[in-house]
Amino acid sequence: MENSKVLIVMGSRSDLPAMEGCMKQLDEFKIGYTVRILSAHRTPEAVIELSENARKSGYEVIIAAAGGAAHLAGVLASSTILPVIGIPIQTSALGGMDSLLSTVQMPGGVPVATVAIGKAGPKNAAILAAQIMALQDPKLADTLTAFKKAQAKAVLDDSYLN
Ligand code: RP5
Repeated sequence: MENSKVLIVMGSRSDLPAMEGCMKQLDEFKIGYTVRILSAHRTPEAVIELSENARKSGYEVIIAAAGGAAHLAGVLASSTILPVIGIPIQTSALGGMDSLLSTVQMPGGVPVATVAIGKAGPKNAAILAAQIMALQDPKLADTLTAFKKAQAKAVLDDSYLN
């Protein structure tokens, strides 16, 4: 996509349904993004090349989603100074605990900001990316402030059972 500020990378096409919530949230914030499908294990050179060039390509944040032995976010983080947000994809074998631990347990010096397993993770990855970018973007900061207010209002409006 033109004017993409967020680079989304997922390990497999099979991750796409789980990632819809991330893309939907970025769309709502009117943030441009590019989606790539590359695997830390099946296409390691392409992952490193993407990561090495991400900053000069104009991206500001990388969101990486993978399941199982989920090394994608960590490998991307190895070769860039851009912030990397990791999404542990839910798995049928181990429920996503495998993805969570292999995404979050990074060695010192190579951080990956890891979000939740399940529906909240992809949505929160988009919001966290927006919050990082809003540090340098007052218009986006206003959008996020309005988002928070609307979210609180929706809860309060719904808080009376009778
Ligand atoms: C990971 O392995 C992918 O991110 C996906 O979550 C999982 C399974 O991939 P497929 O075998 O469905 O391609 O690399």
